[in-house]
Amino acid sequence: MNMRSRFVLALRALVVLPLLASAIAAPGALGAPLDQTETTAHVADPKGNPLRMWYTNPVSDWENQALVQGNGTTGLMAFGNPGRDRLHFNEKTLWRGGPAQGRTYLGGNKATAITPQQLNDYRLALDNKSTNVFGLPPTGVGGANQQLTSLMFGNTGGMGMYQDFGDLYLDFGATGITDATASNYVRDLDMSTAVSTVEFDHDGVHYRREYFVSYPDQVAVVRLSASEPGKLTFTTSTAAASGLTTTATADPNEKRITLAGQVNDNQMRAEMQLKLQNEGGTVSSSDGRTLTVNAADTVTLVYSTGTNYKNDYPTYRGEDPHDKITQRVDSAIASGYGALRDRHLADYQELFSRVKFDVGATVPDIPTDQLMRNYRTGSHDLAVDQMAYQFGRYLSIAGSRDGDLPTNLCGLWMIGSAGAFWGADYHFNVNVQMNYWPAMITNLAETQVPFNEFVKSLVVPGRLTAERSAAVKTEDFASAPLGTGKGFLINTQVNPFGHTAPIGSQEYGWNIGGSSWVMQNLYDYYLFTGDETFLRDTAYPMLKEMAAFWDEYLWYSPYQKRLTVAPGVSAEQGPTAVGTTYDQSLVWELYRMAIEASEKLGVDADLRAVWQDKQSQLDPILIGEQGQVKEWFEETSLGKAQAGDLPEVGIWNFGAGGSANQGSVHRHTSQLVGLFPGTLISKDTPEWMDAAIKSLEQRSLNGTGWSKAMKINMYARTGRAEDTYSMVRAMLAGNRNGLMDNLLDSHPPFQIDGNFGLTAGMTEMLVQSQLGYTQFLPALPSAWKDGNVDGLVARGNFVLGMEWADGAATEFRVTARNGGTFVGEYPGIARTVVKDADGNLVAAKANGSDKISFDTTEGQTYTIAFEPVGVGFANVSWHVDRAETVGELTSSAAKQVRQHIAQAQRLAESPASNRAVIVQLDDAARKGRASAELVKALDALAATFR
Ligand code: FUC
Repeated sequence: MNMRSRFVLALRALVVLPLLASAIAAPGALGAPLDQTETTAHVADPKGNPLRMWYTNPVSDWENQALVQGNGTTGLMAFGNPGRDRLHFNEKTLWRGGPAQGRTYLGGNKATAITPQQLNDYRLALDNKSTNVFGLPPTGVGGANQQLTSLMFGNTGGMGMYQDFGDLYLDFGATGITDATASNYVRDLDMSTAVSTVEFDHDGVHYRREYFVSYPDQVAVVRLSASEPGKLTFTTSTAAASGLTTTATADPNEKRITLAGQVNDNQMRAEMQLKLQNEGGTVSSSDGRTLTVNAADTVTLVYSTGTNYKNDYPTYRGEDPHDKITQRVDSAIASGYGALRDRHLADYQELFSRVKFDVGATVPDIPTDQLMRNYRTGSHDLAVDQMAYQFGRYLSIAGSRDGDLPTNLCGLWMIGSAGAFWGADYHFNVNVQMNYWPAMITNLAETQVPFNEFVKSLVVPGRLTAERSAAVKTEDFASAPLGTGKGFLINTQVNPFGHTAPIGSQEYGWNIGGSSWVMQNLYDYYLFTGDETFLRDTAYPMLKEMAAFWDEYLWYSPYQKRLTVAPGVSAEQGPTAVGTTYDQSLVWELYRMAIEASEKLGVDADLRAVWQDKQSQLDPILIGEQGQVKEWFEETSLGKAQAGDLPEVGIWNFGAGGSANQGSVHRHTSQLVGLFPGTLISKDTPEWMDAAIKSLEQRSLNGTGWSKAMKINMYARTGRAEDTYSMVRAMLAGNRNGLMDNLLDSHPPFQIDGNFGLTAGMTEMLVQSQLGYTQFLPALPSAWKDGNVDGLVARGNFVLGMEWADGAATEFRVTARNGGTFVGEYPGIARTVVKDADGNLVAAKANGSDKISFDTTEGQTYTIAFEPVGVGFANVSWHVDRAETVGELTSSAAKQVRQHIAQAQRLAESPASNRAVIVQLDDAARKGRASAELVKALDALAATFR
């Protein structure tokens, strides 16, 4: 809608709404569960549901086609073949590595600690610029800096990897159903319900399969039905993935199959139990391993998975899972399908429906794979934006729930050897942090809890790593209370058995900033929720430990003349170096959080002073010859470096990493971690911001999936909406370097971090709050010119709704979950009217034309309406005309009032004129016998100018 038509509409509204109108929409920030009738709609009808992914073929290439489902513990990927359905199942805690018989396992750490003397000598060697720009001679691209790995690295034994679990097969071969003879095939996943289905016709019968994974009941559920009775005949069998030794036993009386055994590598117990219930027909077992259902009307199958893993240092083992799993499947079957489904929907929808994201898409009437193919060839359907956005939220709920481990590189979905998926481990040099970027901002704080818990559990093993690889020792590291240690290091590759040591190659193994980086996720949990207990008992003690680590570890470089992290790296590229921008920035942010948290808690004033002092000596952001943010102190222009009296050289190991997108367009934009997720570079530091933009331009629109997602978040922080959106499009169209047909992200291989990063980045385009106040629509692209969103969260626990048209805001809504002062920024926001839920005007203070603040009451919703400028003046004019017509105002008085209004309107166009406008309007109000309505309208208009 353009300004003119909005104006006309506003005038029309005045006929029925004679007073200054700023209609207040119902807030609905914490929406009620979705209409459940929708969930039972016939799936073959693609119309009307923008959150339904659907396909007309079964899965043949799982990475590209499988629809993933889960409850944070048990995963399901249904292939949906009519003849023989394959249900792949995973279990979150199933891993190789860690403690095992015959293995001395120490979290990958060196057996003895590096000594302070060794560390010092090494630092001096790196800082010595007499023969080599980076102090030590290169040992070849992709190769290791021998000193780093020999002095500080641990060993890879016991790192292990994620372990695939197995498959359930439902074989309908005996009935003659084959993929070829089935017709009208549709397979789908509805993100609004987290239920997927497969439907097809065969021999005059319509078959339907429904799949979901329930968090409340801790089981996966499959419901088979047919349009005619007695048509369900199939055999259920199981197969375990390689790496496991298991036995399958079927009990036809119990209608149960148990697949139990252990992980070969570490003897971890693993079990999956399937139980079914048939209506009509019979159940038998011909071989004691499989179950055959004969001529049933409907069948409900449930399965559950578990291991004896327990996140308990140093044994990491708990109870055998058998009893727990037996109880889960028994009670699920006893509950019955309807109750299971109702509980699943209530649980899932309460989380998922909190956020609405509508940028104006219509529901496409083509299958999702076709939609994606079209997108890649330039047909940019906004439906893809909306689906991909919500998919990141869907995956957060499906992959990360309280009581289990956080999502790994594959979330919880993977088939085959994890070796092909970087071990599907926890990578702490961007990937796992990215997995949790959308959690807080998209109103899914609960899904971050497992991550908070996990990171906290790494403190003890991480303390040992700090001692062994960085010579910073915590006495009694295993028992020292949280907050009293000297810090914990979490390097790049981490498993659930406290593996925190640096291992592997120089360019990726050493990640001394990893634990400091992840503290940003945890501190954000506090900033978003305001959970002071979490701050006091968990986040702050961890921050304090890390500050203690840096207090001791930071080293004054005589060459750089500043405090530095040495040795350090810039994640996955370049040489080992002193004071990289990546490390310096992460430490700066760590101190920022520690300082701020100690202030909030009113503790440790003496330490705070030390931290402030150290932080001020880091000088993290340095600008290079091309105006770029330098990645290394020695960098001159991109890929080049110079130091001392030595000539300029190419940066060795520049573009390392052995995969796509290297060199100048290297996938890691590590030098910009202060822009995102940090706060170091912002619109308040314009010179650095310009340099960050330059660096982003140098890195290009290319990248692996997650790398594109990272750059979306970074671009959003620059406020450059169109550039940000170009990155979004590059990712949505990226296929194996972005989103595949099933909307999963690919590096390649499939890597789930990009899905989360994408949702976070799209949210950053709509709202940001890292500077201590809420920025509305900071990077709104023209492609999203009309839209509305609801339920996003800003720091301070403000839940936001936003509506805009033609690229301009029309209304914001703020629900203050915790109360407190709300500060919002948007161009011209000072001219809005703020009202509470009862329609009462709220006194808001303006700070310039683009910022307002107002006090809130816990639980209240406030509306910030943009109509008044246009509508207000039109409204007043209407009243003047009316008053003149009915003789309430003489023509000369009306003329005078109009002059004042015109003047006020001119002034209103200049932002700094609020006072003058009020004076003009007051003046107008006093002119000749104005009616009560006119005075009221003028007052209301005046009230919008503070
Ligand atoms: C780091 C990245 C790779 C990949 C891997 C899981 O090594 O540099 O691109 O994301 O993690």
